[in-house]
Amino acid sequence: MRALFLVLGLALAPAVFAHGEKARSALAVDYSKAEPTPFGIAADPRKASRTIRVEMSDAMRFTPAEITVRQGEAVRFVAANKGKILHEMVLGTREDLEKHAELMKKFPAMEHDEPHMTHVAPGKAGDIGWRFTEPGTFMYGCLIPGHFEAGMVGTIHVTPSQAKGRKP
Ligand SMILES: [Cu+2]
Repeated sequence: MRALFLVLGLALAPAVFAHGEKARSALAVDYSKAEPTPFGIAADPRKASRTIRVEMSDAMRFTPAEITVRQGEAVRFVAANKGKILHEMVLGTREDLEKHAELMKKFPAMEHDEPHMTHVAPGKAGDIGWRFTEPGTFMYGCLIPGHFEAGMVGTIHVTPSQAKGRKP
């Protein structure tokens, strides 16, 4: 809920820069202040054990659209925008993303920027450093109005850490 209130607060603030124009590098995040969420916690991408590249296209698709990580694994996502319009990658639970997408429809110029998301200009790439602390199924989506609804969404399976030694 905290994130939602924050998003609402930002929506009501005067628009200083349009949604997505201000790119934040994941390297600029203060990870000592990261707060846990139901889908994990921001983690320094320099210490990530794995880099996962995700491409975003104007066909409103993420490639890959399905990712599997281990519980406890710190991942650096590099989201490359291969299209000609702005896209973003936002991590969350399905419920979080659906709520957020609704808000984006009401406030299209809404500013939001948190460590679990990256807004990426055409031809550029953005990154997210994240540690998945809970097993389960989570999502990533592009919440630019209309994109999520058009299917710009992907699934992250977090396997329990006991499964660590299992052969793929
Ligand atoms: Cu998009």
